[in-house]
Amino acid sequence: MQNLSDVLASSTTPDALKTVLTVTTDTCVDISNALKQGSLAGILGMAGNENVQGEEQKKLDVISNDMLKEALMACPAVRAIASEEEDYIVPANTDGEYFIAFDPLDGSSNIDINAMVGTIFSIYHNTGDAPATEADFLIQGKEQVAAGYVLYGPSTMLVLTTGNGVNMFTYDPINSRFVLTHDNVQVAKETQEFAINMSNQRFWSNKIQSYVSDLVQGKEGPRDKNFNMRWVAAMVGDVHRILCRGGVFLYPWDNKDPSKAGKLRLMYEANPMAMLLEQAGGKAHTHTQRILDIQPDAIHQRVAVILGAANEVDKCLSY
Ligand code: FBP
Ligand code: AFP
Repeated sequence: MQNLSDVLASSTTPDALKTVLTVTTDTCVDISNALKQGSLAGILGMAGNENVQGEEQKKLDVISNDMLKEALMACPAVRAIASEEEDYIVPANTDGEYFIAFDPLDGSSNIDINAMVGTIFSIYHNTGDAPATEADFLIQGKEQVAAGYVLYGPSTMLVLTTGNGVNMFTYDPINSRFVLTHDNVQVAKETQEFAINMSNQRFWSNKIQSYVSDLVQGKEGPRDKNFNMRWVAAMVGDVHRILCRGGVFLYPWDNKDPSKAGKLRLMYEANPMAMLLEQAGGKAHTHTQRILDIQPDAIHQRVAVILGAANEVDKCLSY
């Protein structure tokens, strides 16, 4: 069976990018081990501070952020990092070639209930001869050279694209390696499941209200088939389900806080997931445009997200 290093070795991925990916995924194994200790290591609960977006940080958000930051800053190929848990971008090595944006622990509300969480990452190639600035980091998602996530579930899995399809690897703890378990993943064309936080229904636009209402009516409604609903409260879990068995995920714009274009972060969540979905034959849009075409204007920018099977995303956008 092939493992991650075999797959990278047989690809055209540049050596420096291979190193960045290896450092990232090795650190995710360390995060996975920390998560397994849970209460035993006294690492659950709140850290007692807020991140730049006003969200309370859990101890494990901070621990996993520090682990990734330390490992990537020590990697000569890394020029700068940006993290959901850092106020500003952090310049690393001026000679480095890669920018890495990450959400160190997506789905933090799941930590204390021992449910699915994950690390999401997005990598860009960008050189320069001065320390990197935030402006250097504001690159469209279509320029990503790699994107992926590590899912900490019943098993630890890595889902990765370097622009040539999507591969899934399962971590083998006996031999300390990610083993290729699903190659060239494709999103199922037919959609049976949708994922949306229904408690926000009253805040949605009329169009999203109509679309979801038609899904919920099932066989008795205009869609003439029954849909099931799933919500993991961690985008990484919902996207993983869609890659494994199809469906559509929505975190649409709503009028709960009209100053925000959406809840999810473009650089840490929407862009890497959009690249994975497109590489697997799916689609990822806001209400108005392809996510990968968005020109970011700030590192912590938020966007609306509708992603999943291509036909279903089109159907939703047609409302
Ligand atoms: P399985 O063990 O067959 O997966 O069933 C699980 C379950 O019975 C409950 O644990 C869960 O609450 C329910 O199914 C979910 O079913 P659904 O969301 O499809 O109505
Ligand atoms: P955190 O990593 O801050 O917990 O955010 C996770 C997330 O942004 C995304 O992964 C989920 O889809 C979404 O929040 C769930 O939010 P709600 O269930 O509270 O709407």
